[in-house]
Amino acid sequence: TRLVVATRNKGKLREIAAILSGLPFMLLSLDDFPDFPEVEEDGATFEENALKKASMAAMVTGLPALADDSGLVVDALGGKPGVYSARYSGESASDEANNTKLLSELATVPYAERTAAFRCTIALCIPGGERYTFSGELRGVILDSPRGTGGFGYDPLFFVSENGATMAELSLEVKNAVSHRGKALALLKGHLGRQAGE
Ligand code: ITT
Repeated sequence: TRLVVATRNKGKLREIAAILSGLPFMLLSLDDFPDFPEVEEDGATFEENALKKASMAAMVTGLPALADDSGLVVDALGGKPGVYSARYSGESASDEANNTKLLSELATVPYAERTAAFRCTIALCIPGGERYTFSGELRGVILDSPRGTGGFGYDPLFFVSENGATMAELSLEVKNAVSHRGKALALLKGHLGRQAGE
């Protein structure tokens, strides 16, 4: 069976592909559909945006599709950047510019109050049929300078005390074992496994 992973984010795609590699699916990405339209991510929640991206992909391709909507929720910033994580520093934001903006917003916030969570919702949509969502969360602390070169996005600033490391200092395997995305994808895998057993 072919399954479309509807993301333009290479970091996400790498992590999703690693987790789903054991399953009997041939994964396609949006690179296989060059005419795929831009989906406006105007939902108020990760769930809404993930469903919007996955349902559009299922409709356009006629194949089962999954999408990931995720972001960083910082307690001292009232939950920001949240669903705006990818565009925190502006429309053509880079990971580096977003991290700089985050550090400046938190410049006067003491370490004890720099708690945050990564959240991820994976949506699965079957063309003309069912829609499912699976969500995961990982709590951590925002450091005052970046550490590590792995992962993507806010990973170099996100310190996970259980691992004694930032997300960018973890291997892809360890990141997937503990991350918000890994947890959401584990729920998706459970769902797909139950369906295959039916
Ligand atoms: P697609 O919509 O094409 O999937 P996107 O990057 O625009 O790609 P989102 O709107 O879901 O995706 O934004 C997610 C942002 O949240 C992402 O760009 C990062 O800045 C951040 N983020 C999500 N998961 C992350 C992770 O595992 N590590 C670091 N940052 C993450």
